[in-house]
Amino acid sequence: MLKRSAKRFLMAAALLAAGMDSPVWAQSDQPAPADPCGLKIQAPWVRATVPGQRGTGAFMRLTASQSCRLMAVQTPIAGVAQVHRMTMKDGVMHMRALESALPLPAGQTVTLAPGGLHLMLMDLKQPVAAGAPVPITLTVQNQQTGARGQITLDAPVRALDADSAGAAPGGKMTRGMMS
Ligand SMILES: [Cu+2]
Repeated sequence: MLKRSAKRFLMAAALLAAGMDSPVWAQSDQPAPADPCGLKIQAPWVRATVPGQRGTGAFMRLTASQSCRLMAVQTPIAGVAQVHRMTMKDGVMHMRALESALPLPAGQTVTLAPGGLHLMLMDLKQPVAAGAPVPITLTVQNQQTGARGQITLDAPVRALDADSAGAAPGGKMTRGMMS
């Protein structure tokens, strides 16, 4: 008798576990919402490259209507895409990848611009030239719901010196700093 009820208990536990699993499976079958952040993307652009250049920057303004984070960046033209921050140290501009996801506070515009925060596209698979827009996919996560989504945008390419008005002094990204 004891043996049988123990067996029954295990079966019940297994059924319960299966029952708990099924909503997870059902969820994963549904496509993720494209944009759980109400993200507004303004004035995106990518800096054109010169021959031999292996990396470049992408810039835009991001305004999420809900509290979100930018989790990842992808583009088919680059092997690696990261969010970078530029800082001035001893009169020299340095840049490095953010150590955690970029916060997109609700209703606040986060500016990715030359000389500051930017998207760094590295291991370029092809030259970046004016004419063909660059598709960029942003993976964002809603901080309240945990929902993730991906938004793909087409960023026009602009010439190397197109940003001179907005760049900080000495803020040009050089090949040496990117490698
Ligand atoms: Cu960079």
